Amino acid sequence: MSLNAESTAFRSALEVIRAVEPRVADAIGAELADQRESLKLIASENYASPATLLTMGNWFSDKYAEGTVGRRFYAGCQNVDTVEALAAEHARELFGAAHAYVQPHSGIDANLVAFWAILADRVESPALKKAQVRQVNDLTEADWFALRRELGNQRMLGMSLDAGGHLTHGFRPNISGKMFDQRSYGTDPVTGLVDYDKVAEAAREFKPLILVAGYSAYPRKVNFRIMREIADSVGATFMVDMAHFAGLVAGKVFTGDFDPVPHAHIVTTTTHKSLRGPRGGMVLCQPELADQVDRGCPMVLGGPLPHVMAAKAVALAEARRPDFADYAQRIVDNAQALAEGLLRRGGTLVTGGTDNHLVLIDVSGYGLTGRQAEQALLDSGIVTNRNSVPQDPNGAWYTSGIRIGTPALTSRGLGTAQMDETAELIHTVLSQTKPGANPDGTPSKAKYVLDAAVADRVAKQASDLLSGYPLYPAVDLG
Ligand code: DSN
Repeated sequence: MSLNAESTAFRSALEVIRAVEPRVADAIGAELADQRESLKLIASENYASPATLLTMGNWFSDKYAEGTVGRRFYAGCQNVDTVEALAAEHARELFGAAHAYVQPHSGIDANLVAFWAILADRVESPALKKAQVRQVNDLTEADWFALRRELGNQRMLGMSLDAGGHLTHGFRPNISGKMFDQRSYGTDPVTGLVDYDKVAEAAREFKPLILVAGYSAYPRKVNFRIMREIADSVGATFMVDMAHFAGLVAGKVFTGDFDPVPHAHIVTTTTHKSLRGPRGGMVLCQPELADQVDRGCPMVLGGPLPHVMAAKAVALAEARRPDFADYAQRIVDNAQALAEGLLRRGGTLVTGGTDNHLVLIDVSGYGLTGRQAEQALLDSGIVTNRNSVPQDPNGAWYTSGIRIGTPALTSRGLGTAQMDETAELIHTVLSQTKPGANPDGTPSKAKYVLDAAVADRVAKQASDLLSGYPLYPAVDLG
């Protein structure tokens, strides 16, 4: 019997790799087997298509291409120009954006490019102006000193990490919290929702240069029209990091006030979460920021990864197909079914539910820390990650939350009925796990006790559930 194209392609690739370093070929095969076996509920992960994966394994990886399309610091970039231009065109069309920059290697890189573009556009500095127009040799040491002081004194207002914001939105230990004078807005202590009046009040008092919206662990929609009005009222540049929900924007689940692209001056994203592309980042922006954004490499980033830009073009082309909108809607339907299943079984959820792709369980209701819950779930074949909850008493390491998301399981084809079964499995593990103790008898935030028979039974149930929804069904590695 002849093999299909995907199986042939991946088998051949592994054969070639195995001839050089068989342990790498084995690890690649083992990774597929592990992913096929585990109930993946990490909100930021997904499964890229075989076409997207295959696009990354080729000679584009060997090419340097600093600069941008048609303006490179290296010769021979004509084919890189083709794929970079294609990826940017698909991104502009998909999101209705004026400009797209597809080089960032990650979401953090995309945010750094955006920060630099905003600073370069907004900071009123004679020294910066000279530096921008290649008159750097005219600058004195005193000019450089003044420039560093001006750049280092700019203000950013973003969502706090424990309310669901990202590290790069001004979290103090992150570079964003050190390079900017930062303040954070949180969520309402009772509802858990963004309080726009409070954001407006913070913006009025603090007068940030940049107002950041977007999140990694907030289970609700954000009204970007209101956020833009707040930014405008204080003269701030409005930036949205849509890394987590880019797939919901692409699939037109988030429209109108909830689509960041028409409202923000600049939007950053990753390409591998709900958008289901290769690992990487991207920036979309209004025309006035385009020139600065396009200087991302080499001003902020290392050389672009042409093989990944090519894969972005493929994945973005996939996201422009009509069935992607159906996929995006099913992500949200599944998250809501999962939330309802957990609530019905007595779980406590931050904000009481979800209207996006993720659910944040406050596991203190089960008497556990996030660390204990994460490990107990992993023992039972359920892959999640621990996460802070608002005003988390256990800090960012142990945490009190478990973040779960549905993009990956939705890609496998699981639907709302299977989400109820998943909720049952999660609830079984969390309600059967008890906090453990240190050797001296004091309570431990990491140790836990879970009967191995329970963990094994749940792992078997999870595996049975997944067996009806094979991962990469067209890929048979033999
Ligand atoms: N690591 C990503 C996440 O899990 O949300 C964000 O950086």
